[in-house]
Amino acid sequence: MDFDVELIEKLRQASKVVVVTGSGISAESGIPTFRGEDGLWKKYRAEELATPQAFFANPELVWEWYDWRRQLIGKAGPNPGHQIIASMEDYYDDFLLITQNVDGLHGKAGSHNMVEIHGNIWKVKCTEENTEKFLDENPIGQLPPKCECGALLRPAVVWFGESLPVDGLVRADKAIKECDILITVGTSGYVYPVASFPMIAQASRALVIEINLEKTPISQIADYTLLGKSGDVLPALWHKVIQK
Ligand code: BV8
Repeated sequence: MDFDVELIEKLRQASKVVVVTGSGISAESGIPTFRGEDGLWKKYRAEELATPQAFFANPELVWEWYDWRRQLIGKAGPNPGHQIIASMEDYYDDFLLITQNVDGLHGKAGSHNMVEIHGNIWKVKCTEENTEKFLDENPIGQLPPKCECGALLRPAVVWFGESLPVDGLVRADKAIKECDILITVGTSGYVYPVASFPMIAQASRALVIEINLEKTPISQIADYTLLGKSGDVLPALWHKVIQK
């Protein structure tokens, strides 16, 4: 796989780098994306199930979807794309990973400087007390699960129509405005406000690199669009960057 020499040099020279990932980076770990042909779950779309309205109207159905995903994710492991991003953290003076994914695979691959900006499927939140806790990777059994206080537990993820965590947004906003390079990996650039991050970074003088199987709205503003599987492109690209 060949890359533009200037791109490799810029990646070598950068000091502040932000990576934004979407469900495409977990596809090679066997986890369906949201909008791919395998992304549909039974006859539902994420936008129909990942909402507070859907949950309170039918908590059992929404928990069935999340439990199905948890069981799938529980069997999956990080792929080379996740691993390369984890290794980028040590190379740059200032590195932040912003992931839209709730699967926890970046953490399993060793990423630490990370914002899980849409939450984490292994965490649950009490719908009364708003307290969060990890629910280990075993099947939940009783659906929907209940808190000790008797209230419903919900997945601690950000649903459509819900605001993103303020601390995560503040951290992400600072990083995208200060970075030299922003790399998006495996996101369709469809879900806001994360879809606006590449534009904001570019408006603050950053170079924008997109890695995706296909062109997306981000391709229209990206300085480089590298087409291919992230599990192939990231290792090939990173090998060139760290090669002496
Ligand atoms: C909010 C967690 C305030 C749950 C998810 C403008 C501004 C602000 C908000 C909006 C706006 N316009 C519309 C909105 C509302 C809404 C929105 O964006 N709607 C969409 C449908 C248009 N946004 C919100 O509600 C957000 N909240 O802004 O609060 C507010 C509220 C209301 C109104 C105004 C303001 C909250 C959004 C968060 C929703 N939660 N997930 C869960 O996971 O169950 S979103 C969900 O989609 C996942 O997080 C997923 O990651 C994310 C984005 O999708 P992608 O990751 O990009 O996945 P997708 O399938 O689309 O694409 C995969 C890509 O990978 C493809 O391009 C494919 O080609 C590529 N690919 C596949 N395989 C590979 C690959 N690439 C490389 N290698 C491969 N092997």
